[in-house]
Amino acid sequence: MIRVVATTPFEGQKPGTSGLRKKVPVFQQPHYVENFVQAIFDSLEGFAGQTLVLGGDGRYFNREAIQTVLKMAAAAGFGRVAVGKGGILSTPATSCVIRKRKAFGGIILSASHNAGGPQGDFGIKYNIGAGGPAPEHITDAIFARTKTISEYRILEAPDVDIDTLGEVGLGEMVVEVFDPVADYAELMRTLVDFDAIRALFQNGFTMRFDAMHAVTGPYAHAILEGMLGAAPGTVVNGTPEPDFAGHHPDPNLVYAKDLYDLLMSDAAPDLGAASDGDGDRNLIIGRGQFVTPSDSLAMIAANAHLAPGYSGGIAGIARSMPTSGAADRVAEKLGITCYETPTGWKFFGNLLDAGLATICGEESAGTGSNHVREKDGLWAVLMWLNILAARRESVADIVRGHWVTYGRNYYTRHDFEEVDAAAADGLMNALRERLATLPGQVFSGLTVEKADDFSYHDPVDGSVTTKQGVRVFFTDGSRIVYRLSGTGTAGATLRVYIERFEPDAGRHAQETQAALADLVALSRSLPDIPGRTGRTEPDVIT
Ligand code: VG1
Ligand code: CO
Repeated sequence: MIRVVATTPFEGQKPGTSGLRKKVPVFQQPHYVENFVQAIFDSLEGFAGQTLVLGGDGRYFNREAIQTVLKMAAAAGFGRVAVGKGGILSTPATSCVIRKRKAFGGIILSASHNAGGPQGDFGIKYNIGAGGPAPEHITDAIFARTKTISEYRILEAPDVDIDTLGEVGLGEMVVEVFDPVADYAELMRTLVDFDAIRALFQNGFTMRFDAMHAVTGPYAHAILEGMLGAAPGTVVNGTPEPDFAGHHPDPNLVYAKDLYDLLMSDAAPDLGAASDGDGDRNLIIGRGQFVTPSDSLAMIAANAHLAPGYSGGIAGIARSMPTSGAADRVAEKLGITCYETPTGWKFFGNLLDAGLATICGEESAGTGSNHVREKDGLWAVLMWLNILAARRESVADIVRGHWVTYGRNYYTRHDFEEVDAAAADGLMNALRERLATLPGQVFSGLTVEKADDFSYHDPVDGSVTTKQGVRVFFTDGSRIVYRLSGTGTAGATLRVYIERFEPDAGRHAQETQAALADLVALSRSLPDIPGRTGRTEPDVIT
């Protein structure tokens, strides 16, 4: 029986950079999940009898939310929900499955790299039939609906067993529990040279993949150790846990420090890699050589033709605005366009659908291609393995060689987390007010060339997205970018992105923070971060 339940709106159910993210106790309030899921369904048309793909990164509250979505999807009239076994489905695998099954869309339950557990974060994101995150006109409609919602519909039924493969009925709908790894692994096999990578491992190549107790464990076990023959034990922390064993499943140099330390030690394997909570981010570290995400994007693009899925070359590259210009230099050499989009994968969808871009990436450890419509952590690792197998050089040699050819973009991001929201808004507004007066001014020897607030004009659908980050460019080619995070769940996170291009190969061996020290100091004094936020040092440096 379908129950119609009266409800009232919750404040703040606004999807951010990547879906709705809040603390678990917020989601645990009666009606909270139901309101948001109903708002999603109310914003969509034409799904009667169609398939919805459903899964999550296995974090705390995943199973409860899955049951709610299943019963609401049955009440809404979906014909089938395909749910990953155990409620597990990485973000890129969700995108893969939506596309492969020609599903109407999908719901991903994840707060990505944010900590999980009873006091941690949870999230809900809707993906469209093309496989990617809902574009802004849909997320805007969902948010508008959350503000007027007065009832939701849910099937009264016992919980569905999501741990047994196969199909069961739920009201008039079919619930299909499927293997979350199979389709994804099959897709990977068509894109990268599994034979070459298997031979690489056979010849003694060593690797450590840290799944950070999050969703990529089963995928990495099956693909790296199973299909590719990496030594058992290559994958560590490979069992998804609801609280990620108490860690932040964020593959950066702060939260994956053990991996970094190993790769810098005498005991280093040839390659170290990691992925985040929902499997869409990647960290790449060679023996003694960290690869920044911005560089990794450029290097994957420059070498993509070595992988069978891209042997015909790439049509274009797209990067988010704060991502370094390293990819632009590769695009220039290849004679293709490098598109610059706002932060968040949803802006790449149109470019990929239209065939304008093949490879996309973000400075936040996200890299992907037109094989799905999400960033894809394991794909990036497999691309690196393919490149290493084809070139038979070390990561360090490939990185240094790339810099010699293209120059080096020294790059760092400084995050000031849980800043008072009003103070952060005040800082951004004050910067915006000064934009017109900045050009020509000289700060500690650096002359401002231009300054703006980034707007994106989507070349495919003509939509315009404004206020995507304040950019200050200097005459020597350096750049500082300021923006506020759209994924946090407490206060505001101020992200400061700092970059300088160095063409001279004789100056490529500097330590990043030292090479950028003057810009870093200026990045704090220019908007008076200490005065406005009370912070003198960032919480996270990537
Ligand atoms: C951050 C990153 C952005 C990424 C987003 C989602 O957003 O900066 O590049 O697309 O997280 O990634 P923000 O608004 O906090 O800067 V994930 O792996 O959290 O889905
Ligand atoms: Co993620």
